[in-house]
Amino acid sequence: MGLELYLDLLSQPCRAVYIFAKKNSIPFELRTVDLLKGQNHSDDFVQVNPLRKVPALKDGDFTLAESVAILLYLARKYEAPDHWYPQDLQARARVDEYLSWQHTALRMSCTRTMWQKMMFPIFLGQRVPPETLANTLAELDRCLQLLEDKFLKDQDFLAGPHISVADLVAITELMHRVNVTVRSGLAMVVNGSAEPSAQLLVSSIGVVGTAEENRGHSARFFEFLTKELDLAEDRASRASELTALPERPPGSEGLVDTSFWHLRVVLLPILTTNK
Ligand SMILES: N[C@@H](CCC(=O)N[C@@H](CS)C(=O)NCC(=O)O)C(=O)O
Repeated sequence: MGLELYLDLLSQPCRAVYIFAKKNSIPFELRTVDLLKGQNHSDDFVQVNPLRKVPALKDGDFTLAESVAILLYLARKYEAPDHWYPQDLQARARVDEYLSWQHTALRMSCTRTMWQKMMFPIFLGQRVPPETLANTLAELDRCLQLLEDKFLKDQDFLAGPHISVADLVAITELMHRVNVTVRSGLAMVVNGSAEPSAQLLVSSIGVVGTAEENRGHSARFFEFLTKELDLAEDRASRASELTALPERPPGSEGLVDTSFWHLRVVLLPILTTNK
């Protein structure tokens, strides 16, 4: 048996692994582990990953957990283009630096936000106390500020001038915060294509700062989708007017829009039909 990837594409780290494998044309069998059905606790899956989390990898007899370890394994084994995980000592260290930081910073804050804003109300029918949520959002804002000030700075990508695995790990977390509207079952009118598609309207990605900055971030995110992931023009049309968010004090209610379910709808058709 060749490479098997155990994923649920609802999960951010799974999407990072999935996008990396697709983008680098790495052949693999997708083994879907449905988290909402508790399949990560099945006997079969626990053999692959006793930690009971996705993503997980099986390559022959070799099994591996942890998205970062999986990304680096794939980059090395399939000799992905250098920019993903550079050979240069210091360029690689920059990528490692982000990968090390994000676990306890952006990843943790995004996950906490998602649970408190969405999962608790949906699954437990309970809202978290407003002050708890406010603290979580304030922490998320601190992380986003650090992401900009320490890592992104004035560069095009987090660890330098080229896209690396650090950007994939980051974008899949940040996508949970993108405010998107999805209209599925549409025939795309762009370029005369009649293919059924889903429409993705990105209205905001960076929610810290002014409306203009937010609009800039949204536009950059759209560029990321269309260019870096090689989405053909006729698969992705740009909304003519991006919604501007008003300037809001950091941590205020409503800063975070979670599009957990929508992204599953959008990304799957787009990514799987393009590559
Ligand atoms: N540090 C791990 C985190 C993996 C993780 O948190 N996976 C979640 C989905 S996003 C999961 O499998 N949760 C199932 C559970 O905890 O029961 C990684 O980067 O791979």
